[in-house]
Amino acid sequence: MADGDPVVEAVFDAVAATAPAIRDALPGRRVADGAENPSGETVLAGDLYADELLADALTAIDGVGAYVSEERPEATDAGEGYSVAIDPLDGSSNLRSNNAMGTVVGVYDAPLPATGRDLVAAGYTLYGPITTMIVADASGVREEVVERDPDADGGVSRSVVAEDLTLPDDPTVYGFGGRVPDWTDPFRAYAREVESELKLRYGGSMVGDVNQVVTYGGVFAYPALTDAPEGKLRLSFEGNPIAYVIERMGGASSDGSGSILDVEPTGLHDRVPVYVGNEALIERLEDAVADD
Ligand code: AFP
Repeated sequence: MADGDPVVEAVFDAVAATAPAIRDALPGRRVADGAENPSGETVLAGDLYADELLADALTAIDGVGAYVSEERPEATDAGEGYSVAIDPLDGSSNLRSNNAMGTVVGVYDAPLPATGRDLVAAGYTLYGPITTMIVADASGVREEVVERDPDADGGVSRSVVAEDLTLPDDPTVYGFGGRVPDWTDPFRAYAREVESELKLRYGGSMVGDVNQVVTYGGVFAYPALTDAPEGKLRLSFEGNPIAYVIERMGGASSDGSGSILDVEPTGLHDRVPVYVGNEALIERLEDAVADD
């Protein structure tokens, strides 16, 4: 692991350190608490708990200027420095069905909202059968296994299991969100082609589904829908961090017409269509939806 930016390292230390507590809390938090997040979705108690833990850990870091969460309407001021955007429990509706979930992180060198070009690092924790963390920064992309370890700094040990990750050249999987009847005709035609070439892998949490693409190569999309042209996923908390990871791995991202990282935000909770994966698959997608 190259010596990197100490603030970025501290951010990922904090995200890794909170992972065991977030996991431990999940069994007791499978019910909605009735509140709505700023995007109008019912918040599960697990989201709020993870948000509180991450807010405490991240705002305590020197060099973090703002904590910005999918679960909070406004940024939480933390002094001078980077803005850390967090989706505390991505895929939290998977809690009921006991499927994968994760925490998404974007470290921006700008007050939010900002474009993804201001990201200096991004990544995600995946609470699967094991806890893994993908870290993308100036030195490349790596995968770590995160385990509770009372003797280690921060109470967790982190083992790098893969460094300088790139997307596999020979893509094998795809996963597309939303309901087929809500897809646009051009996207449906693209999906028809892709499903004859690749295997479906879709679990309903962006981090879990993107990690299939990271591991096997392919394409993940949460597309523009006929009644929701901006799709479902949030630009600052989901679209940009995942686009950054995939682009750092040599893949491509798109909102349908260009890199997600170039999308100009108008607000903290903007949504964006998300298409990420191997470059050739994203180029074909852009050709397919160009006249949408
Ligand atoms: P929740 O965080 O509300 O569970 O939403 C998860 C998510 O934002 C993202 O992780 C998935 O890719 C997407 O929604 C799944 O949505 P669909 O259920 O519409 O496919």
